[in-house]
Amino acid sequence: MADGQTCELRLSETIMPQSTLESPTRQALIEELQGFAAEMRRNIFRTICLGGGGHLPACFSIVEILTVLYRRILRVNPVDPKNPDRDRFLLSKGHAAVALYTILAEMGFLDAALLETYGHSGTILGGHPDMHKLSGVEASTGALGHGFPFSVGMALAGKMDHKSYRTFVVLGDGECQEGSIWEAAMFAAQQGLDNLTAILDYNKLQALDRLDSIVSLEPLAEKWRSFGWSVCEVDGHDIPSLLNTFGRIPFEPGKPNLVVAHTIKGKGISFMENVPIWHYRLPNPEEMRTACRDLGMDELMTGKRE
Ligand SMILES: Cc1ncc(C[n+]2csc(CCOP(=O)(O)OP(=O)(O)O)c2C)c(N)n1
Ligand SMILES: [Mg+2]
Repeated sequence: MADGQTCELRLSETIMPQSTLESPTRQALIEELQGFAAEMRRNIFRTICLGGGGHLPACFSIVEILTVLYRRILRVNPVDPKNPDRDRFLLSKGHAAVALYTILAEMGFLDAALLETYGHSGTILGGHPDMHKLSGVEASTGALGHGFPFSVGMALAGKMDHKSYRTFVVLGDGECQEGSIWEAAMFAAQQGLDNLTAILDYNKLQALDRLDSIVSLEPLAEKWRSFGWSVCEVDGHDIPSLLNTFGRIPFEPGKPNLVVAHTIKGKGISFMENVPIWHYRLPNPEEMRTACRDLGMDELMTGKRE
């Protein structure tokens, strides 16, 4: 199986042993991934601003998570996107679709020129990702609370079929206020799905408010543990910590894995960080200048909005 071979190659190349943590190679890798993440933020910003709308801060809180997963962890191959042995990735918080589009384009699943069509009539890049139109999208998500149960089903199917693929899913913290998340969490533990890893984007904001002024999730890690999951907490923007954490999966044999990623919504643009009003809003021309400076990019000409 030609593409299976590619998958195997990626696996052995991608999961770094802990012992290499401080080696120059390791340092070079971290810098490369940090550079990749910075470029990804610029691509997201460009795509959303030129497209005329999108969930910028929701995308920015998962940039490093997607970078580490796609560049080092996932056994996926754009040349053979439906390989039955591929790892699965689902973006349960589907409103961060543009983050997924930019990384799928960077990885070769999508033509990079497609990003320029975002927000324009006839585009296949919707506000939420469509699995029927886009290579590399495993599930159409956006209705919160659905992608995660879907990922549990995929992980269960992998166990039933004696497959070695793993399933990864990113969920929002506000999304965890949905009952379907907890039903699926209970079921995953009951089934012993240690081939499933949920990454919880714990940015403490939900749409236009603070999570704990709507429905608090605390004590979050304890809750998931009590549901039978093995839990690890990490700084969701710290690439070395993310590499280490994902490299330790499965955390405990027989239990599904939860990575609580402490993140900052809007990370990378000073005036957006942790400020709820930016959930779905674009900068005015003056804010745009600050944002471009923060992201290290040339000013954008967004004729559409100014
Ligand atoms: C079932 C459902 N209800 C409401 C929404 C509207 N909505 C879109 S994003 C969002 C906030 C989700 O919060 P969180 O999961 O914390 O994501 P973040 O805003 O941090 O990216 C909501 C309520 C939705 N997409 N789906
Ligand atoms: Mg949130």
